[in-house]
Amino acid sequence: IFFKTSLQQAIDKDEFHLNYQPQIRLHDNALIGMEVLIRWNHPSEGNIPPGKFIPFAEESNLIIQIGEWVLRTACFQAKKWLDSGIEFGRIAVNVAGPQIKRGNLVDTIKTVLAETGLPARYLEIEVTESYVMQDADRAVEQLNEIKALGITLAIDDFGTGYSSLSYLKKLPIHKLKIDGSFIRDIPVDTDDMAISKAVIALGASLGLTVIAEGVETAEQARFLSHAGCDEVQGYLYSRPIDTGAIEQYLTEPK
Ligand code: G
Ligand code: G
Ligand code: MN
Ligand code: NA
Repeated sequence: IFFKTSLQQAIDKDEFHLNYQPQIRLHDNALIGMEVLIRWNHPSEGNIPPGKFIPFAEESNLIIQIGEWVLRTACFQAKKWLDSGIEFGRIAVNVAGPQIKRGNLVDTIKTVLAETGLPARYLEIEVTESYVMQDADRAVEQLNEIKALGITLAIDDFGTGYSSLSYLKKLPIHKLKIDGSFIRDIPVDTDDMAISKAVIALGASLGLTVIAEGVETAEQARFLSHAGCDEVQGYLYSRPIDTGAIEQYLTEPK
């Protein structure tokens, strides 16, 4: 109850803001995009991490409103960068299960793109493996429509859910995102190294781009590069940073 009322207030009182985390292509270090991550600055509690409030937002369906706010704010910002000639690749926005199951995600995306004027090719949507598998038929239907708009689709947290490989073949996706839990203990954990390599090979053979998240060390990046991983994201390159800091990152000479 506490969370429900204060989450509603957070929407009304503009207590959310967005951070951005760069995503880098390994073979030439080019910036290919940025993941959009919500932050909540609570008036008395301070910063509440999304891991603490997103689950409540999902249960109460407030995630549908919050998710729409994230999408609109990120697309609006991206259009501003586009108009100023600031290159950012794409913005990758996380989408939660209820947005697919109960919200009308496809219409929301169409509306937001029309309102902000952001061309669809600058938008990527991340859906988690577990959401997709909960209601795979509906997910496939909606993802097909989203893909048809020209949006890039990524499966987030890949490897942590009970993904069915036969569904992976049917899903209209472009990208697999290897969960950070498989990257964290590289090079100490040889099982994680074997899993990461296998996911990279699986992605390659299905014609998918593979991105690894949670990359913190140069050694992890080297391992992933040798294994044929396409893209990386993690503290090694940049933490998630606010709009001012990402603008500085995007405009500084490389
Ligand atoms: O960086 P981090 O603490 O931001 O994120 C923790 C978790 O919260 C991740 O699983 C991430 O996907 C999720 N998350 C962050 N921002 C959003 C968002 O805008 N929407 C949804 N649905 N999840 C988000
Ligand atoms: O949506 P997703 O579950 O993929 O969210 C990514 C989460 O990982 C966010 O909480 C983000 O802040 C966090 N993160 C991003 N880079 C790193 C990293 O290099 N190390 C760790 N431990 N966490 C990271
Ligand atoms: Mn994500
Ligand atoms: Na993840």
